[in-house]
Amino acid sequence: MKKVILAFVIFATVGITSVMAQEKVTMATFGVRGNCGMCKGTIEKAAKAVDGVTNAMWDKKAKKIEVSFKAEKTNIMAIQKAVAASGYDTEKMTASEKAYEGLAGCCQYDRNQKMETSEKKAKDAHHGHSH
Ligand SMILES: [Cu+2]
Repeated sequence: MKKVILAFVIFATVGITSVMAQEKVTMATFGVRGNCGMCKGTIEKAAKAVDGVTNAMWDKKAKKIEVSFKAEKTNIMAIQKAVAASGYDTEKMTASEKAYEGLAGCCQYDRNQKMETSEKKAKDAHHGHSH
């Protein structure tokens, strides 16, 4: 009988752990500058290369990326750092001059290009009403 109870406890523990692991996938969005489909490939590859990132999708029009990641393994700043290292400015991290110059000519985006950021969203909401 003891063995049966023990087996059940182990089984239940494993079950709970896997449910918790699934719940820990966090989704976040941040701005990333870029031009074209080639940029998209580079940006997404850089984000996905970060250990713990499960998905990354860059939006060419809005200049933003949506990432899914395991919060116990990585964080938004680490992902932004990795994207910036590939040559692309993000909301919080600026790519180095060297990384930027390493990009293909067509991918050398305007470094003052507007990107969607959380700050911008707040400002946009403010445009709605007249003072
Ligand atoms: Cu490009």
